[in-house]
Amino acid sequence: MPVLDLCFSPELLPLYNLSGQTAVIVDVLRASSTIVTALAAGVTHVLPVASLEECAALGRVTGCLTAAERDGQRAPGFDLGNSPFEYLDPARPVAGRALALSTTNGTRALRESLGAAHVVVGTFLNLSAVADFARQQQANVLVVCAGWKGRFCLEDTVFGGALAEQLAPDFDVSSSDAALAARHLWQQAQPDLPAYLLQSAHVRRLNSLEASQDFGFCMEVDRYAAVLPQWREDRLMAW
Ligand code: 3SL
Repeated sequence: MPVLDLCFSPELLPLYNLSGQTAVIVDVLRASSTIVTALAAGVTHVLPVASLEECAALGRVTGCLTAAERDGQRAPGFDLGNSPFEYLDPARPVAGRALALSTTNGTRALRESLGAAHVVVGTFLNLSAVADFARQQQANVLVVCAGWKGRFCLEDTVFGGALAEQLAPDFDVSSSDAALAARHLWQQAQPDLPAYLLQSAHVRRLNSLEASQDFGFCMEVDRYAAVLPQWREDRLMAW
């Protein structure tokens, strides 16, 4: 039976062997929610990059849209930031465009997980798409939490627990303490996910940056139940 494990932060990734695994990259607030929303809105593909310079250069050279966030705020000089709502604005349609994206933690977690056999992006918005994909692959799953600057984040771990709960009949979700803990947290959170996660440090950071409406949006389970961003060659595409 395949195993689901969970890595609390990219800092811990050197302790895990990604080869042959399905890596599920999660940054609920907000990079993975933004990526799912952008692809659902018709963005052709997402190029996640580490540095602001690389992001700007991709925009100049290829003509793609650019989006960048640092410390919760849109970096100056880019077309878009890291709020899912920016990709849903009918006044500024994104459909048919490619997107280069650089964020504080989410794009780092993604780039550092590229040694896995399959790399997909997960968040509450597409929980069922991720679970379906994992069941199809029947490979071990590592949930890679983006965290915050190397530290543990409650919301990413709770998502890992939600995925563990969905996969529990078909996967071993209790052979690591990390997966066990995540599942327990999800069971605590499930009756009222937004109320539970309101306690988290990143929600307080977002609220203080007046991005609190993003929080409510990112809590919607399966709003985009069929959208699965998957790494193909050098980019994320909806699958
Ligand atoms: O760190 C990240 O990748 C971001 O998602 C953080 S924020 O939600 O934009 O503050």
